[in-house]
Amino acid sequence: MRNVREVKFNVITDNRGKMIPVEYPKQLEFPLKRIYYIYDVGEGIRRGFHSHNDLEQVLIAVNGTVKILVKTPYEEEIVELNDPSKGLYIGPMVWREMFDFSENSVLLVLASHEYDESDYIRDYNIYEHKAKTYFRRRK
Ligand code: T46
Repeated sequence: MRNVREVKFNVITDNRGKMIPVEYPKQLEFPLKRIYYIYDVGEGIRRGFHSHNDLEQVLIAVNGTVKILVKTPYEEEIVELNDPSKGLYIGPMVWREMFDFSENSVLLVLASHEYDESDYIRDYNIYEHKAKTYFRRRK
């Protein structure tokens, strides 16, 4: 799917446990400006419901499982994150919804920019209109 892909991280394992380094540009395709994590999400809760104009992010379920719906006017996919060594890259102009957070799940997000509310598109009709233009230009 355009502007969405799985990212695989290398796990360093020894007799003390496992460790995953994430470093730009080795494992991350954008310089990191911000991280945040989402946890303690109750049953039946759905978050997201927006797209970003420019922001690039990698979502990683560092504990538990979380489902992510990624959608453009042309494609739609549900990805289950359940492995700390796998991330989901979401680029600009992709609608996302996060749901089915398991108990004790922690969703870590690596972001290319500082928080900026003006980069969000929270109205689906506005998103659809902008995304059609965006993806048509990039055919
Ligand atoms: C995204 C998905 C995966 C901040 O003040 N700073 C921040 O860095 C973030 C991410 C949010 N906020 C504020 C903005 C809202 O008042 O925290 C509140 C909750 O944010 P929001 O409703 O946008 O949260 P989600 O879980 O719907 O979406 C978040 C990210 O905002 C978004 O960029 O792609 O996670």
